[in-house]
Amino acid sequence: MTDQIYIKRCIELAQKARGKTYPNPLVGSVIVHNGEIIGEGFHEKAGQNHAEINAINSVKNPELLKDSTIYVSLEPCSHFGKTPPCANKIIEIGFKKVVIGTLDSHEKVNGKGKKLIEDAEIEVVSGILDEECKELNKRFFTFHQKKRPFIVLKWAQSGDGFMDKDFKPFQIGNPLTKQFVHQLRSEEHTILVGTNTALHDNPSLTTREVVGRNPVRILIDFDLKIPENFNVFNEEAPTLVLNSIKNSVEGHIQFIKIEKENFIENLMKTLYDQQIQSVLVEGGRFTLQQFIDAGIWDEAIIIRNKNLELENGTHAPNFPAKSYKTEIFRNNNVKFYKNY
Ligand code: AOF
Ligand code: ZN
Repeated sequence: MTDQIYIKRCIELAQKARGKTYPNPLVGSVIVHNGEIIGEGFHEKAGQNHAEINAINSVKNPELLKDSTIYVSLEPCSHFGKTPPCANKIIEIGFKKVVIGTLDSHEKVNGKGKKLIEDAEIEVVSGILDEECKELNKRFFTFHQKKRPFIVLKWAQSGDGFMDKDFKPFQIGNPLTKQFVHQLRSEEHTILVGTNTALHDNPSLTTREVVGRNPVRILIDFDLKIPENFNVFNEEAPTLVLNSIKNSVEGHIQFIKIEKENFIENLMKTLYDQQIQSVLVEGGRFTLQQFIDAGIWDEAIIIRNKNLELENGTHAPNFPAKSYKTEIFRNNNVKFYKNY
């Protein structure tokens, strides 16, 4: 039980760096001596100290370290990356015990950090709040385990299941849901739309309504139909254009060629090669349906305005919701499904 309390604190600390650690995960660490927290730290930015090192450095009396337990939300690393292995540091200090939230699925670690510490005869406990620790880094884990980005599908629909009225753009949400969508955007690495959505809605796909970073914009535009003066090309964020014509970099816009056949599969490979850890797919219907049909998605967020009847327009995607776990949050217009 106490282990859980300290790992929970590790998660809390880790979250302070949300959005700042890419491509690294969010990690927090706590050092406990005789039931008292004597040090805390988290990983702030790739290239800088890992969480454990920051926690160790924060301890005022280093003499106490060898009689202490170190808690960390992610398995201590065992490899030389931009920084030396945390497992070595833990062994060198000779902690009494190490408590790990979840193992690190990064190829270079993957149980090796834990084993190193155990081989040095330090007691190790792992899997404390395992699910919460995995949730904290769901993008990082999906990227390394499935060799593709974490995919979030998002769309808005009326009570009678339409995405627009008479095939013309129609505001289904309200100012609150707009803010919610911008919040979602700021949490993902990239945001993706198809040609029709970019052409019809002329969105800028930024996070204007909240404080947060703009995701990289990804356009599927095989024939390069979207005009240069459209909002998706403004300078507020970089844009990646997947197309069948050219590979080039033009200022903040990068063009990458992609095959139409087996599109979702090719897309996953291209995005993995580009080191993209997550994608928010914002439409339109055709694009969303391709992900659903391929079974390539991790979360779906459906904004449903129960009181709105549009009677005609584009049908919402054909989504087999019943087979997925359903949660409802924020207000009863927002449905959230998870793919297991
Ligand atoms: C930890 N504690 O706080 C973090 C870990 O290039 P580097 O040296 O920063 O290594 C990055 C990898 O280390 C990253 O992919 C992940 O496997 C692990 N991150 N490990 O023990 C930390 N951020
Ligand atoms: Zn480390």
